[in-house]
Amino acid sequence: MPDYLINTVSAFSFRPCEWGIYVITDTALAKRSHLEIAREVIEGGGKVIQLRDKSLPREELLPIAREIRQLTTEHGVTFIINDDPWLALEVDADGVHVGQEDMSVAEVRKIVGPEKIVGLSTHTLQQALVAASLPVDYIGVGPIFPTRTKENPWPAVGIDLLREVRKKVSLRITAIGGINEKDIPELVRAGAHNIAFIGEVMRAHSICEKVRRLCAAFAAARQQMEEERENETER
Ligand code: 3NM
Repeated sequence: MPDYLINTVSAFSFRPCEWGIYVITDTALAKRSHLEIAREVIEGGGKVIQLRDKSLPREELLPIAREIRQLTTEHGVTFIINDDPWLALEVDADGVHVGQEDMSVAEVRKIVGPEKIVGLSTHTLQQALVAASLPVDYIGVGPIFPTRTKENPWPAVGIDLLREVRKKVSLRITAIGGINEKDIPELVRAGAHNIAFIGEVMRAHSICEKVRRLCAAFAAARQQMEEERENETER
């Protein structure tokens, strides 16, 4: 296991999962199906896939989620469902992600039980501090930069908020929102455990190649940070 994939036991649910590049599906941007996106992400080495679709009814999402579950299980990739804890339970996804405006995480946890990963979006320091006392495994922090992908996004929070949250909250952090390949080193340095992408990956001609490059950049950034840390302790 390369050390840049921090293989860990998640904070609340004790569900083992791998972290790094976190890809959220968007069929409108990718002009491919969710399953095709998932296949390419896996081929590129992505370790977390979130199924997100605000337009499809549940009965149409269900078979898609089942197929992605099967594929991610075969390849040891963590599978998260956006918004719908019942769907996550039904297809035995690894977890579910909800926003501030969705169902409360206490309710979500009640539905999915203790073994699933629960993620919560946060957009302010206050929300991140509150999340620390909730039954969640990780928080999204964002949008780091302005994003055109999400409807009615919160104002961009910048990398400074990510740094501050990392200092004050011990939960795992997924940086999200307007992030491009070139931002990876700075986000890793600021304390992101995961980096989430929609547009940067979905708009790529080859999703697989893009994810491969993102994973390599993430690995390089983590390695550089570790080398710097070692040099400092040797001094
Ligand atoms: N959640 P892109 S920002 C789905 O701030 C989502 O919680 C956000 O897409 C948050 O990488 C966002 O294309 C959109 O900017 C991320």
